[in-house]
Amino acid sequence: MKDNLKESRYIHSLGVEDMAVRLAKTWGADIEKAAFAGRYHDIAKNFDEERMDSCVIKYGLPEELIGNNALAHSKVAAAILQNDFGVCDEDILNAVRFHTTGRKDMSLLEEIIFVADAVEDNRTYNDLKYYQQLAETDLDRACFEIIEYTIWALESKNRDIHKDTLEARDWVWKKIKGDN
Ligand code: DGI
Ligand code: FE
Ligand code: FE
Repeated sequence: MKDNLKESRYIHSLGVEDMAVRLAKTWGADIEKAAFAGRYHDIAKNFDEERMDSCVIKYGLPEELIGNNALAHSKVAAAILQNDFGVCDEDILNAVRFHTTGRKDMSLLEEIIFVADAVEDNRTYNDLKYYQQLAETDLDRACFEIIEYTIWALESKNRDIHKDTLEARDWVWKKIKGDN
């Protein structure tokens, strides 16, 4: 992992592992799976464009990921874990695969990794403590607020919002409201 990641990304990865374990204990998810998915979720994040694109092709991932590090790194990471590390646990693979966008019908583990990614101790934004507290008391609400913030941040930079991100927001909102 150290060979493939910048120092700050390595520290972030250990931070996500730690936060994922804390949330798994709080919410009753599998602690070993949370630790593993948290640690390796960004394993492809620092690949250069050439390496990322060749992985997208090699693993038969959707063409829309070519040239898009933000969306490709999570899909490539899951493909590497599955094909090269021999990980066969679908829940771990999905937690890594969807850690950037989320998706509708996320499992508990997927939600934990999604939230832990945003609220781990090394993140530096102002409201970090508030989001950490929320993650410990209301995981769905934390998930919803993180998605809302992500959408707002992307819109303010005129970037496309992925369908999975929008569906994740609608799904978790309905879940909070008790509609599903
Ligand atoms: O890899 P991290 O920096 O730890 O965090 P991440 O994987 O959640 O986010 C990586 C980037 O992906 C971040 O700059 C925001 C961006 N992103 C998240 N959702 C979407 C997205 N980009 C696009 N285009 N569409 C999305 O729905
Ligand atoms: Fe990521
Ligand atoms: Fe991350």
